[in-house]
Amino acid sequence: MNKYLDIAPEVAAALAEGKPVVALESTIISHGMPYPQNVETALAVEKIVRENGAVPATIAIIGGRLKAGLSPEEIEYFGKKGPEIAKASRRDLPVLVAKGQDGACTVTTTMMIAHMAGISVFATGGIGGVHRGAETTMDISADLEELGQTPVMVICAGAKSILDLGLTLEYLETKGVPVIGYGTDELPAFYTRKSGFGVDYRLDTPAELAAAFHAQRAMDLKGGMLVTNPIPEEYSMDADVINAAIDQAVADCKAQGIHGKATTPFLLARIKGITGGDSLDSNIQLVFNNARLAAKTAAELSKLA
Ligand code: PSU
Ligand code: MN
Repeated sequence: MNKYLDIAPEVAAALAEGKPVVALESTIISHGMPYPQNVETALAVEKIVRENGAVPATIAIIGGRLKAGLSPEEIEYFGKKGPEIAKASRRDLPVLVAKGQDGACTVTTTMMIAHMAGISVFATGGIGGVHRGAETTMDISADLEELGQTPVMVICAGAKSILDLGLTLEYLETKGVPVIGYGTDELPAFYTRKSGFGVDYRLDTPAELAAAFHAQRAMDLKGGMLVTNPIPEEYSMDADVINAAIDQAVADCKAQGIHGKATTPFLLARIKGITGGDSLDSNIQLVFNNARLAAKTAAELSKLA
């Protein structure tokens, strides 16, 4: 086992017994939501995973240790420190670990550490992708590369239109990543259930998701699987309202010269500001919804192992 990895005892026991485990990310706690809603949400998500039959493993880097499974105190610490904690992507791991520092795990590093620990299913809100204007900025999230090389199923609510959704789908196709719509033929756009873009396949039950991932793994195919789960109707936002907020946030980002790893956190915070907090409520509910599906899918997958 990787000497920098710490698997929480409860998570290690579940993995050893072949019981379902769901990975959860920590950038959503430190950079994606304000304190104290971030801590409340992270703890509530863990509870939902348990209620649906799986063990939660929130993933983060603490003092240079790669942690698969956090205590409630560690989650509180992460949420309180917020954006002071370094947002850690693949390129950040060597120096953070060597220096014994903290790091908030994005989709990329959560997939990596989940895989090191032997966890196959991961629930989050949204993934990074190809940014609008990437044809000149080259801003393409490392999340897409990770999906192309690490065998973890990522369950999200689609991608926000802070990204170029069409280019994001093209990139995933090139990398050989299956994009599945859960109960839908259309890629959900995070705050809304529709984007105008199709997914590769529609699957309708956790058992079908598990069977597809099991086949992918049994063939030893490189890479992950992206499951896009639409936000429940009652929490979805008005498309015109949210799209106007996103356009405004993207324009502000450009005008202020924000770039690199600061781009996504800036856009998320700006959208929340413009929508007066409505986007945060939707964001929390869609994460709950994804955690539920992930736990059920992990339970189905454990029957196939
Ligand atoms: N998109 C969201 N919410 C998030 C993120 C993306 O809707 O919290 C976070 C995730 O941790 C994701 C990361 O992996 O931002 C992508 O950052 P970047 O675009 O810099 O690769
Ligand atoms: Mn980027």
